[in-house]
Amino acid sequence: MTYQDILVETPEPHVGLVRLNRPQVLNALSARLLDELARALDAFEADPDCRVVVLTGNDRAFAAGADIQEFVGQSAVSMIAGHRPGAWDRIRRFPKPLVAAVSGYCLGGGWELAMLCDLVVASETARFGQPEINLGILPGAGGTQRLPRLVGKHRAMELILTGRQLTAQEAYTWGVVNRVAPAETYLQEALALAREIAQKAPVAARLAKEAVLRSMDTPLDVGLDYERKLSALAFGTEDREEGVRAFLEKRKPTFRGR
Ligand code: CO8
Repeated sequence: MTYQDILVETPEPHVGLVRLNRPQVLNALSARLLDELARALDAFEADPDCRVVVLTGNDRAFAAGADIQEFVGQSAVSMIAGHRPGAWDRIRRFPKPLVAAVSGYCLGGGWELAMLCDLVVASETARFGQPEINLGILPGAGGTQRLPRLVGKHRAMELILTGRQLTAQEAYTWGVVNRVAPAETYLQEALALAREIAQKAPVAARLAKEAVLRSMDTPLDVGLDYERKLSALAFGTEDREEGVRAFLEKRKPTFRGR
């Protein structure tokens, strides 16, 4: 598969890496970039060897938001009919663990993309914000829904209504990044985290992601029932047999994703 706005690699066994690659516009999320990202994730989803994917940009920007050039001439009708929600939806449904490695600007749709990821490793240089209010619009790819769930109503309101940017350290304190790393090593740290997850049982990891995401929009009793069913499903895997056997035999398990 060939791409123009992203770079796709498999830097190590079981770990995929997607780099957003429009450096001249700080990785602004054009419709083509989003479509390519969705296609790359579809391919990683279909690849049984891939267990975890890391999504990154470059040192200056993870992504500075939607491509503002594409806003020119748009209307409410064209925005509703446009392809973008389709790509966002496909990215949202990627079932394997997705780790964001964020450096520099992570703004607007860029932060909304990072919020779709399951874990976020930030460089000390990372800056997170929802500046849409400065353009006369509001977040449109999940910011008004996911941010309050992550940081609470008042903090989300402040960021969305003022457009203020959070430093990496503030983002860590507010719980929207897992760890902050030096600018030189953030990608290596994200890959190390991905490697650690890739050594776990892939089917269980996928079911665990599904269960945790379900907790965001489900009443507790419904979520608990759902969790019990997914947990029971994991009992039917060869990896569960291997995991339990390895524990009893006091050795490291070898998971196969079956
Ligand atoms: N879109 C297009 N081009 C961009 C974008 C962008 N989001 N951000 C930066 N660029 C371009 C600049 O125009 C500039 O291009 P050129 O060299 O041709 O002039 C180049 O990237 C470098 O940018 P700057 O010169 O501005 O770099 P600075 O270091 O001075 O500033 C900033 C960096 C602060 C990040 C600044 O570029 C900026 O404010 N960018 C816009 C940030 C923004 O407003 N993002 C939100 C966009 S709206 C959005 O994301 C809504 C998503 C909703 C999705 C809806 C789906 C239905």
